[in-house]
Amino acid sequence: MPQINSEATQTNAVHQEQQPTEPQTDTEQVLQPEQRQHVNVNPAQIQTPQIINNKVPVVVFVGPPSSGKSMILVRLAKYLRDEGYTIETDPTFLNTDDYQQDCQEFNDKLNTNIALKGSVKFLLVNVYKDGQEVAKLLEAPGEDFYTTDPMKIKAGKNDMVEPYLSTIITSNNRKSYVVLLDLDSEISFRRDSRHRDSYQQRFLKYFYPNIDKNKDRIILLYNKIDMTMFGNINCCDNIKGARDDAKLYYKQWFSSMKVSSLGGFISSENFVFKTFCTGVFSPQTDGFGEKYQTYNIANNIFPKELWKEITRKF
Ligand SMILES: Nc1nc2c(ncn2[C@@H]2O[C@H](COP(=O)(O)OP(=O)(O)OP(=O)(O)O)[C@@H](O)[C@H]2O)c(=O)[nH]1
Ligand SMILES: [Mg+2]
Repeated sequence: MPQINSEATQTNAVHQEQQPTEPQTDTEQVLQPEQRQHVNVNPAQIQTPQIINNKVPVVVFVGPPSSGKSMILVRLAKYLRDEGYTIETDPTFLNTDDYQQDCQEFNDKLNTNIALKGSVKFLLVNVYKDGQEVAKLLEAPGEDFYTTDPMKIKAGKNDMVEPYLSTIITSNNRKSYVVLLDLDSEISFRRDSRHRDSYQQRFLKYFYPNIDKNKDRIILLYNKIDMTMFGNINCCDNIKGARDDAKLYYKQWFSSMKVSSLGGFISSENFVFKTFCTGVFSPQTDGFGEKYQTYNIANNIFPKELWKEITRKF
């Protein structure tokens, strides 16, 4: 698989900025040109999802297919509801039948131990406390960003960010990025360094330059910790081991996401490392032969600690 050629991509990004595009959405019109410089937009998708409230903090879940984004949203939502928050899917995000169905699926499954189907494409979930909206949880950024299909990669499909996401990345909302260090999912990032390296480079190219270190937060999340020797459904009992493992596989992120202070004398990490487990999953088949999964829910400590990190700068 070809690695990203940053020079070629730079040219491509500039070229795309100069092309006539379809009418901009309201939220896009407020962006300043200098804010857009790092984002390579796919113009064909211009009329797609958008977040219309630019005041509420947004929690962006970034991670390859099957890395566990949707189930983290479900797990976090269950925890927050128990803590007195109100959870609602956001109907204004995208006006398509598929999205409305995905919202319905999320709401239905929230009260059960049945896993969401893998087909949920977009999810925007609003979190309220005492009638005030405190956060929006967004599953992003779409399958093509991680595609392993050589033809799609050749066509540059993974080397662009959807317009809705570029709007969010460059918006004034406070943001927490929960970036999944996927190692044990179907696209095995543990086995394939090319996918891993490319994922890291694209995050560093499109997301990272727009991060405001004073307002935003990056959480590198080692999910499915129950599948490793470092933890189980109750806890991560070897956080150092998990961190070293993650660092071995995601060197670029650990080495480049740093901020310096005191005139460059001191440098510190511009992210926090956490582990997570949603639960242990079991395949099931219903009376019609339809396959689904149930799960034994993992300990509250995981969503509790994740929420604490997410909201630290809100
Ligand atoms: N062992 C284990 N498996 C998990 C965990 N979380 C998710 N899984 C498994 O991973 C599968 C995919 O999880 P999803 O939450 O749907 O993943 P996703 O990132 O939303 O996937 P896409 O929407 O396709 O991008 C689930 O159906 C489970 O089988 C976990 O904490 N532990
Ligand atoms: Mg999903």
